[in-house]
Amino acid sequence: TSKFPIAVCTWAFSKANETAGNALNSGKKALDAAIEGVAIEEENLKNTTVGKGGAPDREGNVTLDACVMDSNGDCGAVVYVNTITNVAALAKKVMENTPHVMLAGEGAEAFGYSQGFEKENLLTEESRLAWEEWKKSPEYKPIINIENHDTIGMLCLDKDGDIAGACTTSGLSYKMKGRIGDSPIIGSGLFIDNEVGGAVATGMGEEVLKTVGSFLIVELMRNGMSPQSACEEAIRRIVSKNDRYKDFQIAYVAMNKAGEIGSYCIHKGFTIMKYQNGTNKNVKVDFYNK
Ligand code: SD4
Repeated sequence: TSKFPIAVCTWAFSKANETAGNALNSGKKALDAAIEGVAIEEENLKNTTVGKGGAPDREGNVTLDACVMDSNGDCGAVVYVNTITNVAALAKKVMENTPHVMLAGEGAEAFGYSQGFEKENLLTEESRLAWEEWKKSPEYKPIINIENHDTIGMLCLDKDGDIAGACTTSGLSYKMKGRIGDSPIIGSGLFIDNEVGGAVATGMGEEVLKTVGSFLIVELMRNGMSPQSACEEAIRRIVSKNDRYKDFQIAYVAMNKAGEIGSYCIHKGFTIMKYQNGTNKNVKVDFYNK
């Protein structure tokens, strides 16, 4: 059996990862497979951290962020999207059909409609009720592992050995209006270099942004580190600064061109899905805070 194709993603998003793996097996390119995979969670109304049904900001607006990057080094991103579910697919359209890398808010939405995306209300009744409940004592404290489902970041290595990825989120629950995290920022939430490999992040986006986590991991791999060691070093950069890491989770997943996978996080509870040779497995990830 050949090593390729491989799909790997954050958290136990089994169906999303299997969808991407099957798409790769049928011969699809890495980026198309990744977008097909993450769309499962964008459309999953029960997932309150990605896509439609995501938790809103403090004022009740659901705003989605996403980015994609392909094996040519091209990328696209959208931020603060309030009316379109499939934001990873929209990010790909930005990459392909505009001269830009990133579109925000109303501009991203208007562009999306012109590309055939439907206008939708992303706030489900469940998410609205949870927000109403939160408002009774509106404390802002990140929850370390949100029921084991969270931002989905996915890396795919296709039959040709090309790597691409996607990262899509509704951001931190009850964030300030206008807040953008790491997930749509190329180099932070996601980075791909087809000569080396790729990396994705999930968790407290502010800390990933400060250390440009995914770019860091890819550069460390370029300089010879394994995906596992590179993820560990990127977490070390965060936890070595101060003790605040005790209150938040961050997890990285990386894959190199040989199809080797690494993952590391701050706190217990993070897992990844790995699809290879037609088998989709949930894998526990080692953590720093023991
Ligand atoms: C963010 N990294 O917006 C995303 C959210 C996430 O766990 O991963 N949630 O900061």
